[in-house]
Amino acid sequence: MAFPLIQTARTLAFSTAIFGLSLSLAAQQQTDDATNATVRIEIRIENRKLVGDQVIRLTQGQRVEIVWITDEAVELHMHGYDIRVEISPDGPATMTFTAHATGRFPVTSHGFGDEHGHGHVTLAYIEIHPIK
Ligand SMILES: [Cu+2]
Repeated sequence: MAFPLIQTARTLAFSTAIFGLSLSLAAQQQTDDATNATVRIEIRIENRKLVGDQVIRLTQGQRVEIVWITDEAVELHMHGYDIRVEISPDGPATMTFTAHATGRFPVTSHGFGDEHGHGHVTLAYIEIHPIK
């Protein structure tokens, strides 16, 4: 599926140029408005592993939609932001958040299939980088 990544990159470069020197809360709010684009990422899990790069890199202030698709039922947990979603082959689930906090946040499984609550395994890292 094609996402407007080029558009997002342009918008980000623009907001970085304007707000690069200020990380105050007010500036952050303005940046949210200025970026004005939701970054939508689709991630697929197959055989209990991520397909593709395990590290997802984002920039502070972005509005983010991560769509998870899986070949086996599992609960996912994004640590730090503390977002949980349950996904199954019948339906993807979306994590939606604004990337206020910077850092490296693991997304772990909380049990595949019938192992509900067990098998706490890191599937991905979401890195949220400060605006330079
Ligand atoms: Cu967890």
